[in-house]
This record gives sequence, C-alpha cells and structure tokens, in this order.
Amino acid sequence: MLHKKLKDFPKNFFWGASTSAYQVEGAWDKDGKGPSVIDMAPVVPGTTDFKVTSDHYHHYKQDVALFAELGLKAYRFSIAWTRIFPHGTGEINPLGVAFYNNLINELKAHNIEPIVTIYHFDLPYALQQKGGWSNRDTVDAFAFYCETLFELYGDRVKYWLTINEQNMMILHGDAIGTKSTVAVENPEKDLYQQNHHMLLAQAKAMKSCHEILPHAKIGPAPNISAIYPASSKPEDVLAASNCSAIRNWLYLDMAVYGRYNNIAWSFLEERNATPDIAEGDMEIMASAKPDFIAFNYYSTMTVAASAGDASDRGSTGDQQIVVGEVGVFKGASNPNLSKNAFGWEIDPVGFRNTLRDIYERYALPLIITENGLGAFDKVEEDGSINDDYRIDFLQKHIDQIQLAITDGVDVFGFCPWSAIDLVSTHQGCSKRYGFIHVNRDEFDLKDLKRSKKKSFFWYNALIAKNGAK
Ligand code: BGP
Repeated sequence: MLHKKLKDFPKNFFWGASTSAYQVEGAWDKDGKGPSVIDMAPVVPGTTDFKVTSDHYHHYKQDVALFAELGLKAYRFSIAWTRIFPHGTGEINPLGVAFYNNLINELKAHNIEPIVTIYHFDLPYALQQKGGWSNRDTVDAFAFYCETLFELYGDRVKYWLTINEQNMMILHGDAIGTKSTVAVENPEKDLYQQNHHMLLAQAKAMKSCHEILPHAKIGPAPNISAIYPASSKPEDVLAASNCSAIRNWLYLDMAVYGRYNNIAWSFLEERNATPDIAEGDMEIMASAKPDFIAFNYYSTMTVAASAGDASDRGSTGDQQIVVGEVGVFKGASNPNLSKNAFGWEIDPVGFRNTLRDIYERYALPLIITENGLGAFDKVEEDGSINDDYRIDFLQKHIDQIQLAITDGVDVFGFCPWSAIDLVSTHQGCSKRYGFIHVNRDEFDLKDLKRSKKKSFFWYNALIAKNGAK
C-alpha cells in the first residue's frame, strides 16, 4: 500500500538501543563470574576474544550517562547468567547481583526503561559440561535462574526477554560459538532435543514471570526474516514456505501457541530428528503465553527449490546468510538488494514485510530488539566519525516501521544494535555497530575512550521528534 498519510509513532514509543552482556561488559572472570560457553569457545582467528570487549562492566555509569544524553527511552541489555550463578545453579554470587542492581538503578535514575534479556548465547560452561541443553536438568536450572531474576529485579524491571535468537543458536551455533561439541549418535535429533528443552525452559519462564510479577511483560526474542522465493516458480514459493516454517515460525508458534507447526514437524520426522517429548511438556507450552513478541531483524532471506542433493547446503552461513536444507530449500541471493561489507543483504522494505508477517500470524504487540549496520568506521584526524551509511541504513528501516504502523501493525519499540561499539559474535570488534565509538582495536585495547559518532547526534534528534520528519 502506498499510504497517502502516515500514522505517527505512538506516544511513549520505546526509542532504545541494545547490547548483550558478553559482547559489551568484559570483566569475563571478575568479581566471581563463572565461565560461559562463549568464554571457553575457541576464538575465531584474526579476531579479538571476549575478555575485555568494551569494558562496560567498569564504565557502566559513564555509558548510561551517554545513553541518557543520546535520549534513549529504553535500553535492552542481557544479564550474564554466570555472574548470578557462576556454575549455572547453586550458590548465588552477590557481586554479580550487585552489578545489575547498580546498572538498573542507574538506568532508572536517568528515566531509561530497562529491557532485560535473560539469556543471550552465554550458557554457563558448568552446565555445558553436564550436557548443556541436551540435558533436561538445564531446563530446571534456567527456570530457577529466571525466578531468581524476577525476585531480584522485578520491582524495577517491567520488560523481560526470554532467550535471544534461539533459532540462530540452533541453526548457526557453529558461527556464533554456542554449538555443543559433545559427540552424539544422531546430531540432528540432539540439536532439536536441545531446541525442545529451550522452548520448554522459555515456557516455564513466561509462566513464572506472570505468577511472580503480575504487572511485568515477557516475550521471546528470535531473529526473524521474511523469506522470499528466488522466482515466481511454484517450487521456489514452496521452498520459501518451508524455510519460513523451519527458520521463523517453529520458534514463534511454540512461544505463542505451544505447538510445533506441521511443516517443521514433518521436516524433523523425515530426518529422524523429532525430540522426545515428556508427559506434560506440551501442556506447559500451550499454557504459557507471551505478552509481546520481540525480534531481531537485519535482512530478509531468499531461497530456491531444493536440488535434492548436497549442493542445497551451499557454503558456510551465519545469522543472515542462508545454509540450505537438503531436500527442503537452497539459499539464493537476491539480485534486487545490495550487501553490506559482511555479505548481509540490505532490505528496509523487507523489514515492513517481516513486521506485517509476524503481526498477521500472532496479533501481539511487537518490539524490534536488534537492527543495524556492521561497518568498519573511520576516525577522522579531528576525532569525528562520519557514519552516514549507518544513519542512512537506520533511517530507511525506521521509515518502514512507520509504514508498518500505518498498515495497522502494533509496534511499541525500536532498539537498534548497538547502543555502543562492542565485539561481534564472530567477526571481531572492527565490525562496529554503535552510536558511541569505543577507542580500541582488534588486539590493542588502547584507552577505551568513548566518543559520539555522527549517528549519535542524528538518533538524538530523531528521538526528540518522536520519529517525525
Ligand atoms: C545477532 C545477535 C547479536 C549481534 C548481532 C550482529 O544475531 O543477537 O548478539 O551480535 O546479531 O551480529 P554479528 O555480531 O555477527 O555481526
């Protein structure tokens, strides 16, 4: 629809920004924190590790003051499970608890709404050693961790996100460093057993949140991309529908309706990869309800009909680069879109498509918890950083949110990635996303000084006008 008149962004819209604990905090072994799977994973050659990152752990006051100056209404961050429970469960770590108390208090003091991701890729290594998500005990450990967070911070935190990008941990765990390395007889079945356990853990979290904090709101936070067929050939359209069912809807259908969709389930049956479902699991999932859907959007995906052989898989992928499924779909590139420096297609209109698709299917309020452009920023002689490409990317995506709102989609917030420079999941810290520059290089920590990029001033002005032009 070519709207003649656009609707305004809602009053009290959450103009925010995002980070995750392991990518921004550093202090990986400080004040009693235990190791996570990320801390123990091999570092991708040529990129930094996650030991110091942006050292937000020691700079949080300064960073929150900058977020306030930026004009943020909301800040989406994650809690490191291993700061609260260094071994995943058991003894609580008071210094870790104190860090998030301080951070949340600092945000509230600056009138910034905290939006908390409970688990963002950094499973406690102690749990991984006992089988991680393959082990059903991890569901109970997660449920207990969640209850602990609700009790500790629920008086100040109203918005909770269960698990960041569970779908990417399942589909691209090798790229983002979360994949279990334990040898198992049927790796695909094991993977979808892990998935089932995470879905169950999420359902338990949503239920206990509603019990313990009746006024709080909680939702899932997958990575969702509209999937395009490579052509109007019916076989390509079918492939796109397959891909969407497996990559997108499997996760949200479970979160919202508590059911495996038929296409995803038959895909699992074909591969002898259906999870073992214990008595009572489906009842728990069906009775747990999210209050909203949070999702991360970077790009759309394009797929073609399967060739029926190993060529379907293609080369290695990551969160936004399709790895095909033999016999189901194969990745294709979209000739209508340009790509960023890391091969991710740029598709603002696809953002509107994605917002509409999700709202059509679930009719729940939506918040975007990640969207942004990874780029090699250049610091000029005078210290300025002129990231016009980032401004252009974000403005085009914000325009599409407004169009989606005009289409009738209920959107209550936008938290681009990332509030401040941090370390990418698998491509180091030279791939920058922030509004705030952090002075360090891949292997030289320098002084970690914060400075404002051009996009900082642009976003500040946009927030002040509630997105109006
Ligand atoms: C998402 C993750 C984030 C973030 C972002 C950018 O998948 O939730 O943690 O890192 O992608 O990806 P990358 O760091 O790979 O550029």
